[in-house]
Amino acid sequence: MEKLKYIVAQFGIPSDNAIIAPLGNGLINDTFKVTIDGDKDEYVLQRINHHVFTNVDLLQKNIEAVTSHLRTKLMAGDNSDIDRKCLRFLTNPKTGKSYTEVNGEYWRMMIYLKHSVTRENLTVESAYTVGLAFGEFENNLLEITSELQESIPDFHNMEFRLKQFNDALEADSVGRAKDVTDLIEQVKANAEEMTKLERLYREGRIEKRPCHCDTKLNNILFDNDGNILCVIDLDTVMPSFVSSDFGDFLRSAANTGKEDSTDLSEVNFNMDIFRSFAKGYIKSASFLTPLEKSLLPFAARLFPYMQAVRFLTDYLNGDVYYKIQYPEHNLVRTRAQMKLFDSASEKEREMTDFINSL
Ligand code: GN1
Ligand code: MG
Repeated sequence: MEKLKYIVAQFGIPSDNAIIAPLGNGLINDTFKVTIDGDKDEYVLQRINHHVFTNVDLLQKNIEAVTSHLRTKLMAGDNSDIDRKCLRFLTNPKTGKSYTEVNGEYWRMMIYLKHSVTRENLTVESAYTVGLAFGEFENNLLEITSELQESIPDFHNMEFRLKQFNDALEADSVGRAKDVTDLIEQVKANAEEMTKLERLYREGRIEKRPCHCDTKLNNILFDNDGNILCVIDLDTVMPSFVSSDFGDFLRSAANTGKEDSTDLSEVNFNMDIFRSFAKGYIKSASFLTPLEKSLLPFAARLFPYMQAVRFLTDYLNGDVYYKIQYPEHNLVRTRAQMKLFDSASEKEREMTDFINSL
């Protein structure tokens, strides 16, 4: 606690009477809510996982470019309550940077948006507004495409994820490969098809544009009436294939089970959520080319597959990337994502018909 108070003070906030408590359930960074007695503001303090985000300066420059651009847009439009619709980071007054280094750890702090909530469950109706919000988020960032860099190089690159998988398999550093041969076969059997976007990109048929790249429902803040305030967790905002955000959102939101369900019969791809989200997304992502639009059902299959490959890779590597709660956790996650991939694959035709009908 004393350490956390010391870090808060680095941002020029008197922290003697601070109350600091864990917040959220991300798999990568550590997040705390900071409440200061008598202060009208509350804050979010985060330790940046710099093993994942190795270039913290680049990471924060991206985030600053995004938040300042979004704020300017909000101010230019007819908007009230802008401070609840856009994140604001504090700077370390000594360095002028939006993060601070303490004993080899990197920390940042932002204003906590008042009366905001995250939601763990999505209704079919709200999937439409969330689709609108993510499409609008991408649309708003098109103007700063050239300013953004990849905070994690090749983050949503399927060829690269398969290379990491093959490296892990070859090394088999903790001897787990022999127990997961069925999954290894499934990964290999679909690898060719699932690397389609990288090929289309090389052929110059699709491009990269700013994407959020972690479009989970809990990365959206709502007000108490259920209206969307803003999109958060901007670490992975970077140029990517636009179908990234579409596919990754459905990976969690259209899953009728959990990311780590042990009972695979719980895990299925929910077409009602798909339809509602797709309708909203396509409405606001007005920049989509016909080819990009036609790739949306593929993206809904790609992301469960990619996540299965990433979880399995981590399992083979001995759980070095994702936080786990028990030894087989990454394996359980892999099986659940593979089940979701199968379920979404069965519905590809139906998805395509729906997209064509819009
Ligand atoms: C990680 O931020 P968080 O914990 O929601 C991961 C995502 C994965 C997700 C799986 C930087 O996201 O790419 O899809 O876990 N983020 C990073 O739950 O690797
Ligand atoms: Mg995240």
